Amino acid sequence: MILIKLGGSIITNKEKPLSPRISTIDKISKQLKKIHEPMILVHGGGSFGHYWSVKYDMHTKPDRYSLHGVSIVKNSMIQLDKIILDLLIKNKLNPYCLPPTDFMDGNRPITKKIKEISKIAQSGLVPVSYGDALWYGAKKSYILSGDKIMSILAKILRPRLSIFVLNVDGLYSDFKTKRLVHEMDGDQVSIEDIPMDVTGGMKRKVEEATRISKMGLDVFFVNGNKPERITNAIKGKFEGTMFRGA
Ligand code: IP8
Repeated sequence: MILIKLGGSIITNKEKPLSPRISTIDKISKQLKKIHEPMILVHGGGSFGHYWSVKYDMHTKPDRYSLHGVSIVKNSMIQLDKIILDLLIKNKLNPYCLPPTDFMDGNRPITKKIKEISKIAQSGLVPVSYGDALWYGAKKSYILSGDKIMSILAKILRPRLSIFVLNVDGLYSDFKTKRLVHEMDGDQVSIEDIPMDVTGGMKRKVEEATRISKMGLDVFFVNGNKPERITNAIKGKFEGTMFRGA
């Protein structure tokens, strides 16, 4: 089982509200088609979900956020998800749309539902989930990031590899010189120095990747602008940042 997160910065143009990167998603889909192993996809919000969560001041902490904001964020994620599903179908994959409400109860994962996702993936369908605005209970809502979904799924399904597809080569030890960390052992990069967005951006990714690797599972950061690196990683050739399962 392979778990793949398509980051918001690779599937959308983060500088411009509501702008999908169609040709990039298309090229990535073509590579995904070459994977002959059960896989689950998760995608982020980019200039769809993040654009609106900033406008409505919504965050990962459960709170009484604007109800209209909840609707708008959810709607924009469905819009982005549809674009991705259409491109996957165009490339002859069999995506199975799976909003996180299918396996989350408030902010608690539903283990039974998550185990079923694995069966769906084993059938040849490709479950596709995404970061979203979720009902928390007691009139509160929260933003669940796709990165968080990655560690929720990894914990129960124990994929052989979790891949975060980014708009950069991987994790840089120095953001100015863009020196790539090939293998992360915890000390090369100070988490505090990493830039953030509503759900934490690269910082959240590193946190979730570290969390997954501590479960004894390998995690890999790869550049989605070089989509062949995704299929290479699945074959064991790694060009990006590796977090070895410890
Ligand atoms: O882009 C959050 O998912 P992420 C999506 O994976 C929203 O952090 C709704 C902002």
